[in-house]
Amino acid sequence: MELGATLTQHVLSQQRLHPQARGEFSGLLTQIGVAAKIISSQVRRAGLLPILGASGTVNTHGEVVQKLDEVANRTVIECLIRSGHVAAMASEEEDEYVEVPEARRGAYIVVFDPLDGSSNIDVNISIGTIFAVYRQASGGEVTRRDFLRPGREACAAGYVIYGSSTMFVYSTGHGVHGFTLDPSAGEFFLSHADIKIPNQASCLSLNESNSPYWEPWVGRFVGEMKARNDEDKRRVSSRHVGSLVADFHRNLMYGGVFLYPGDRRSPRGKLRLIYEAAPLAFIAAQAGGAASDGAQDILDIVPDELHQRTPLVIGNAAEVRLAEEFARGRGEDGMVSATTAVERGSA
Ligand code: P6P
Repeated sequence: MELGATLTQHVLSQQRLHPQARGEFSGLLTQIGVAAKIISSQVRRAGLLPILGASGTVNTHGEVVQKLDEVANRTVIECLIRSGHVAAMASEEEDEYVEVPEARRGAYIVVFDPLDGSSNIDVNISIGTIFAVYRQASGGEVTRRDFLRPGREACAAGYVIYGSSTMFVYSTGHGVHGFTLDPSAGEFFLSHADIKIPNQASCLSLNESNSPYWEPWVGRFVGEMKARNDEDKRRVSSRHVGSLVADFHRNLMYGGVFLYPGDRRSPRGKLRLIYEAAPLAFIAAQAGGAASDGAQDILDIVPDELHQRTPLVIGNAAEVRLAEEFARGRGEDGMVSATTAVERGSA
C-alpha cells in the first residue's frame, strides 16, 4: 500500500495554489506540524512523567493551568519563533500577544490554543491544539489590530487532535486535509484527503447540564433535533466529550452539530473567538459546514479583544442555519420568544 504524502510534502504541493508564495508560509505550517509532534510525544507520556496534574498556577482567565498546557504553550511559541516566519502570536495561555524578536521576525501572525480541553488531561480524554494563521495586516510594527481580524481573513487554520491517534487537520482555503502521525516514522501522513462533512447531522453535541441557564430557543432547538428520532429510526445521537476539538472532529467526520450557546451565567458563552471558534469555523466552512454565534457567521465577527468569548453553533450548515432561526425566535411556533424580544428591546 502506497503511503500518503507527508504533511511537509502536502504543504509544499499546496504552495503551487498560491502564486505569490515564496515558501515562507509552507515553512511556517511545517513548523506547526513539528510543534504538534513534540506535544503529541508529551501527551502520550503524560501519565508517566511528573507533568500530570495542575501546575498550581492560574492563567489570565483564572483557570488552573495544567503543566501540559505550559509545555504545549512553550513548544508552540518556540517552534513559531524558530520558524523565522512569524511577526507575533497570541495564545490562550498568554495575557498579551508575544512579539518575535526583530532578528527572527517574519510576515505572519499566528493565534492558537496550545492545548484545549486541558481539564481532560488527567483522565485520558482526547485533547487538542487549535490554530489560525494571518498575514500581518500592517506592514510596520505589530499592533493589537493585527489580531482583531475576522476569521475570514485567515490564510490557514487547523487543529491537532491527540486522540486514539494524533491527527493534524488543516486548510489553506483549498479544502480540508487530515494527516495521521506515524510515531515510528515521526511523520504525519495524509490519511483523510479533502474532508467534507456528511450531509446528515447524526450527532447532537452540547452540555445539557447547562439547560437551566439556556435561553428558551436552545431547548426548542434541542427538542427539534431529538424529534427526528421516531419509531422507525434513531437519526440523531447525543455525543458530548467536553473537549471542543474532539467534539468538533467527530462531527466533521460523522456529521453533527455542536453548541456552546450564551446563557444566563455566561451571555457570551465560554469558548474563545480568536483561537478556538474562528479557526474551527474556517475548517467547517471549507468542509461544507458552517459556524455561527446564533446571529451571524463566526467568520464575519470582528473581535474587539484578544480573549473575547463567543457563543458557538458549529457543524452541518443546515443545522447551524436552523439554530439561527430558533435564536431569532422563529422556531416551531413562529412567534418571537419572550427572551429574544426582551433581549432585542422590542417587547
Ligand atoms: P463545559 C474544555 O475546557 C473547553 O474549553 C472546551 O474544550 C469544551 O468544549 C468546553 O470547555 C466544555 O465546557 O462548561 O461543558 O465543561
